[in-house]
Amino acid sequence: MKKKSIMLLTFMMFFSTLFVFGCGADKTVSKDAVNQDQVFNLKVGHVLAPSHPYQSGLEKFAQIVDQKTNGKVKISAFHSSQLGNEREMIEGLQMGTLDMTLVSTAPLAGFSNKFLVFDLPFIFKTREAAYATLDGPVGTEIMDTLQEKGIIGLNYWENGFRHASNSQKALVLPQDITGMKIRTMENKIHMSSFKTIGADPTPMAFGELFTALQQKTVDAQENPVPVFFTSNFFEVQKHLSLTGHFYAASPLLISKTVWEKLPAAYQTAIKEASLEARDFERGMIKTMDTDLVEDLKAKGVTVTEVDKDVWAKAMAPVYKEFEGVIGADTIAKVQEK
Ligand code: EAX
Repeated sequence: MKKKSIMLLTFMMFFSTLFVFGCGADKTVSKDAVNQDQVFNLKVGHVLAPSHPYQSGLEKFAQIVDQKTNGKVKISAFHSSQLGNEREMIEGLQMGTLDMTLVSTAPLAGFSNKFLVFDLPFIFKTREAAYATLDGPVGTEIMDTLQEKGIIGLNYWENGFRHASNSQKALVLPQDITGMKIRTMENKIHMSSFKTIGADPTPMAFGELFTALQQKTVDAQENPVPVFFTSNFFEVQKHLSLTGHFYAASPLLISKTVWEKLPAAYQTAIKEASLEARDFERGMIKTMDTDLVEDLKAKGVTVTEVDKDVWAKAMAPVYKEFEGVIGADTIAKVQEK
């Protein structure tokens, strides 16, 4: 067999082996391998105003992720319900039609009723007590119940302690709210808590609230000071009582479908960034919570301090009502902090 054809044969055999094994290797490259050319563009939605810490916190988050991934993961934050109301955005994560969202725990109880415990009235006396539970094993255990719903929970940001406001009079005692139409979030405990003290609760998405207050479809609402200020509620609500009846934690969520497409290195970057940005956002909420009260008074809002123990006692029957659904052990675990 001529030398040339032997060489040609060897040459062909070498490259066919390379082709078989080489290509095979490509297929087995794990998801963890980062394809340097691929850029992931993720959208995160929320319902609050562009001046609210949700937005600045998410912009900080995006910036840190960008740095940690050398610009391979781009996150864009959309405020003011541009990507839907909270329930719609949570459903979007499940369907994989939305990448991420930052929502309060209240609507999440409609997807995993373990979240109900966080919205029991006065369950957290201080934000430090809330952080201790949310950032600990109980918080993780409850967040992980979302995985089977197609959602990955990263951690808990903050909306804050919610206070009742209205357009009619100062609320000092719980019974002062008797007969008042109050907008609540879409949450059974929120509605029952206000029904228990004599109000007439209407569940409504945040995006509809300002107009409903303006047109007096409802007389009252309840939200933390930073929301009240950044959503200009002082224009339509002249009385704010610092009831602090619910503590609203805000989980940062990502679609499981989207999460599983990300290389492990990028998942780690996102987790680390969400912790740093969480602390930044919580810090802003804490500052605004105190600093803005004087600004609200300057805008003509009557701000009333109340005896929280009196309100807690008036709303306490709700614990018995939901003990069966939540579980006395879970309530005890959350309350022990
Ligand atoms: O999570 O709906 C509300 O009142 C909440 O504060 C808002 O959804 C932010």
